Amino acid sequence: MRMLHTSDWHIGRRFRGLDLLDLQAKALDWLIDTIQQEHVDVLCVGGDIYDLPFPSAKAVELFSTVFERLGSLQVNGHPLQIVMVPGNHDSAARLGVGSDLLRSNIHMRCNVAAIADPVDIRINNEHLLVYAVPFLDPDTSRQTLEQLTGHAVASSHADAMRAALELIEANLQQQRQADPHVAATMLVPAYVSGTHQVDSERGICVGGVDSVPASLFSDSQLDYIALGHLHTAQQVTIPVVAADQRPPIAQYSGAILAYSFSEATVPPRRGNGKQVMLVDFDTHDAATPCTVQAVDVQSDQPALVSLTDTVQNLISKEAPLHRDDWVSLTLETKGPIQRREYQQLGEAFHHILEKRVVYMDSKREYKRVVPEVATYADELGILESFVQYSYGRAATDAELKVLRTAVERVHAKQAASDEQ
Ligand SMILES: [Mn+2]
Repeated sequence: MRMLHTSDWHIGRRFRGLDLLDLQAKALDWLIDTIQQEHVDVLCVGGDIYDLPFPSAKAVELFSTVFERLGSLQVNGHPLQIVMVPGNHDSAARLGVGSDLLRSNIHMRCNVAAIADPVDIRINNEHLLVYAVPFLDPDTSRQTLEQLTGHAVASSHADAMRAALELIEANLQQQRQADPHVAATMLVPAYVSGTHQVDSERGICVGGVDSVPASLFSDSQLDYIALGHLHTAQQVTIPVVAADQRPPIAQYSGAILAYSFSEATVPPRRGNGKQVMLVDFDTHDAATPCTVQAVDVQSDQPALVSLTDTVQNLISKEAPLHRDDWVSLTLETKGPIQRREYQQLGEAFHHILEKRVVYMDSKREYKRVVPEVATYADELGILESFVQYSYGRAATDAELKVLRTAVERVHAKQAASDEQ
């Protein structure tokens, strides 16, 4: 049986002011073609389907079109089986609306109470169980997990996952008694420790949600763990704790588009190396019950590239190579950059998505660096760094007081308008 594993579509996401819906539509068109060409039986989507819990009408429209096309696909003479779970960017309640009314080949699994009730897929003589686990927010999933396990669950992502695995392992043991050859996979968004993170995966560490140790999965008896949440495709090494264990293959498919400059490939290339995984299960082969093959997503997303040099060098040396790429420019200068130079840059590069200026000083190497707004947790931090940047010194207490008052005023105003 062949499964396609993808995650982190983030439909509706914008990148540095750019609307990505057309590129997302292209990537998802390619996905549908690939499912047909590669004779995929099961599609698994590991969360972050939307970028926001309240997606825009346009985002919902794109998902709806893709969802309907996927749901009515016939592959090898049978309907494509679809399993989806919400990630930490999705609203489980909204994504799961009407899920009981969906066709029997569509499994929108948004309910923590059903994690140990696998999607049971039988095609010809092959049998696959998909344990579909929505993003386990410890605060909202704990009560359900405590009821199901009959013991206390601490408020951390690791403990929620441990409880989920306890339930899944118990069910899988029963299932294997009935059918020793059944293949088993878990579909779950999680941040497994020891993996490589990039800038566009915000949000999972907020509110006490943290990483999950890879060793939790060692004794799970699963064949494959289809991970979501991280945006770069990567395999996670699951340690062998006991000699007779065969740890599962744990894999992140990564997102379908690059959503931050930290995801740029070296050398830069169109599509930015984003992938989906084709997973073939053959449980009659005890030594290699599943094999994984990565396939590059064809989205046509321009290559992302970060360039650092003087304005003149960027224009003469880099622009000919990167005219149509999406570029992040760091301009090195000794004095103020002229309006005319900015115009020339704008003509030399077609897509400048970010620009920062580094003031070089012959004595001290970097004198003033324009602060990177995205690295600050709150508004006051941004304002403080602006003072540092402008005056070359930290803000005084009096200045901080003024800034704090301004921030509080804006928040109060925002809160008042949200209530309306
Ligand atoms: Mn994500």
